[in-house]
Amino acid sequence: MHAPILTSNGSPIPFTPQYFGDLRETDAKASADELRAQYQADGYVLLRNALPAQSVWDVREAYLKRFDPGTYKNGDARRGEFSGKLPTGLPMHGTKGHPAYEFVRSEIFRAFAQIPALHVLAETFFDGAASLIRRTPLRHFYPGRQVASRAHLDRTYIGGVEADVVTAWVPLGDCPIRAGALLYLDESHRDVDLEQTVREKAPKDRANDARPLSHDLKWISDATGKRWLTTDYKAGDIVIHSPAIVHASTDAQIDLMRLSTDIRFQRAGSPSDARWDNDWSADDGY
Ligand SMILES: O=C(O)CCC(=O)C(=O)O
Repeated sequence: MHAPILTSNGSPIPFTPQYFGDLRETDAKASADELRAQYQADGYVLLRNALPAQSVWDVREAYLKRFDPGTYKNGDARRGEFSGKLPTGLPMHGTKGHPAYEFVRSEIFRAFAQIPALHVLAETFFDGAASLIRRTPLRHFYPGRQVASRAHLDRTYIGGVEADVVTAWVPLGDCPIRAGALLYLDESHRDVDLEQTVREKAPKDRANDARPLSHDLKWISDATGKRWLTTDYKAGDIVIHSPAIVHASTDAQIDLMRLSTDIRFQRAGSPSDARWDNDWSADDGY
């Protein structure tokens, strides 16, 4: 039997133990010191059930209801399984006039970004006061489209003090591996030469965009000897990750539409990146 193949932006990578491993799960009862130690060691912390699943599904439903009901199966926006019919007549994802652009400015989404559980976690990681960073991208990937997040580091996109910024990656709904789960390159946050080596040599499918490292996740794994860590995420799970860890996603292969958001915090008073004080728009250039 052949190993199942995942792809990222169309580029194949076998789903085998050579290329993939499990994200470490952090015990919900871990102390603040343990959480910080794990974040330092791994560059991420996976927390199951960190958010109320119903609130996550509510946000998913409210967003998908902004689309033609023919976009999802059985008119079920909460579940949000792709019907196979792409929406028509919309501007590019996340630009003015697109539901994602409007949604990140909506009351329900702003309230979700301000959910106290996330703020408390950010303060735990900083061991001090945290401020929410306004710009909050929303990703929406359709199965069969071969569009996913290229391997990148957040520090390429957001300035400020690296140790004073954390990202909460939040899948908006269940996100099993074949739905395009987020992947983290094992221990990449601790490898000081990795970024430069990969940047210089890795193949790139978008020659005009120097920010991502590569779309070719197999190449990165072969070149660095590191595996991509992932899991089957459930609604309510989150990953807190460092701006220094390489991450990426695979193309959605199952009907469940892949929605996620990145909610970021910085240490209160730390120098900030003024571009991130505005609401996200997919064409804002950073
Ligand atoms: O949801 C994703 O695929 C990744 C998004 C991400 O990593 C980012 O916005 O920095």
